[in-house]
Amino acid sequence: MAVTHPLMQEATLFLRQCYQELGKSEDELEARLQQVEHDIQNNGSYEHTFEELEHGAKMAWRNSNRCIGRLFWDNLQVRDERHIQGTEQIADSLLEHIRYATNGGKVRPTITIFRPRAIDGSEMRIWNHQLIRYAGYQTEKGIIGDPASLDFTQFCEKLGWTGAGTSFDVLPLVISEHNGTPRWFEIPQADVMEVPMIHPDFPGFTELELKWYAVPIVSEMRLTIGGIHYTAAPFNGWYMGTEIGARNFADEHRYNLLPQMAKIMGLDTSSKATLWKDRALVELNLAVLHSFKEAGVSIVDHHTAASQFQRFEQREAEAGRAVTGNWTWLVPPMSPATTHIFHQSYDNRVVTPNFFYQDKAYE
Ligand code: HEM
Ligand code: NRG
Repeated sequence: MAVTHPLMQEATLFLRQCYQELGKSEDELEARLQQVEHDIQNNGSYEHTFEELEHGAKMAWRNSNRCIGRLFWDNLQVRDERHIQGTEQIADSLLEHIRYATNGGKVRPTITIFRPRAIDGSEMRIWNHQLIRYAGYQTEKGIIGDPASLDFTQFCEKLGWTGAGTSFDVLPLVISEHNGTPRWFEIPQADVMEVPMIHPDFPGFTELELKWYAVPIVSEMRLTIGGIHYTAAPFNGWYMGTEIGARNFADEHRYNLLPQMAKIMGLDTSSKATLWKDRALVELNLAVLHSFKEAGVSIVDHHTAASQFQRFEQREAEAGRAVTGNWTWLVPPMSPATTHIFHQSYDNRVVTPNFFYQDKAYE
């Protein structure tokens, strides 16, 4: 008996589930499996139809163990850009993703899928962690900007990019094709929606002139569907407030704003036991949610997100599917025990289609 090609095994598992969920007939499935087997035997690979790609990407989101936003998995907008060639064309398509997903503030969950890795290992990569993110610089006076971007910012500078040196410089898009040298492209200001940070009760906070970008577009992960590896497949939803308020702004190794917030609030910081950090954290997070609302930009608070995730769990049970999840990521970084997530456990098995980390080229 002939040994089945490993890719055929993965393709079969995916296509069976995909066609069943899409309500297709056994005949249609069998015909498609034969065609895929033929393509794999002749070319060493196969191509997804748009329908397979679209549903496969939705399944990947549904299977993302670390994501609390999965209730909306079936509403993902899938942009099929597999035909695009050339770094300039890729950059243009990424700008189009930014504009389409931002949608004037009414954020649309969107994924853009470029050409997958070829059988000879040739692949396309987007080197940014997110399409829009702030630079970080090591200076004599300490770090300016986002410390999380120090290495990538240096990498951009080596490629010939220079930033203005503010706390909020938007990094360029960095793209490579065929495992080649990456090229960088500036993102036009007009395409980057940002939210000025204001607090309804503390004018001192507004005077800090902080801001954050409207849409998180994760661009460094690999999307794998039926054994095909999409190494460039940036995706976005909208922010959960705590991502910015309890982590990006609050972590000591990020913008580290809790001491400043406490000062603005006039808190007693002489002892840890005054809970000044906790009180500052609440107001900082309130400011993030308030500012996004005022700017008309989609965002969700962690309580609402947890309730939505509970509905996702219920719906999946009704559909006869097991929910996998990573408790350590699902549980919000503020008031965790006020959400149902804290009080239960999750199976952290990794099922495909899914999103995976891939090696960075810099560092
Ligand atoms: C992670 C919320 C949409 C895939 C996360 C995290 C949050 C979140 C809070 C944890 C992030 C962190 O702690 O750094 C949301 C919300 C969405 C949304 C509110 C609104 C619609 C999406 C979409 C996809 C997705 C559209 C893919 C199609 C993922 C993945 C991770 C993740 C793969 C793990 C990222 C990593 O490991 O760094 N999400 N998400 N999410 N989400 Fe979602
Ligand atoms: N914590 C990161 C963003 C990670 C992804 N978060 C989402 N994803 N909400 C940050 O920049 O704070 N999404 O696709 O919506």
